[in-house]
Amino acid sequence: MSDITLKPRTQTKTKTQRPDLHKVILINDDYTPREVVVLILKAEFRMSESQAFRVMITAHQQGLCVVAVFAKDIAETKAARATEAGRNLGYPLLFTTIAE
Ligand code: TYC
Repeated sequence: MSDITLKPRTQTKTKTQRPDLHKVILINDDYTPREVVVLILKAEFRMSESQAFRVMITAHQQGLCVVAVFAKDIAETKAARATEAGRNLGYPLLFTTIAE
């Protein structure tokens, strides 16, 4: 009987790990002053005055605006911190997240 060497059929597939990206969304409301929204965007998302103003005015006019995109846990932490900053000043400002 001849010796037959069988090759294993298993293949190793390399899957690229992509970060689970989420958008941080700013929601408009009727109570938070525009200057407070701009202040919080600058403080929490390291935006310039003009960037922050553009995001604020887009949310004001359209109802919401995408602020930035981060890995899921970072997006959630930033949205929670920014929402808390508004709440600490007595306003109902809301930041939320959504999967990209
Ligand atoms: N609509 C608010 C006002 O007129 C300002 C505002 C803008 C509030 C954007 C929230 O996400 C917001 N004072």
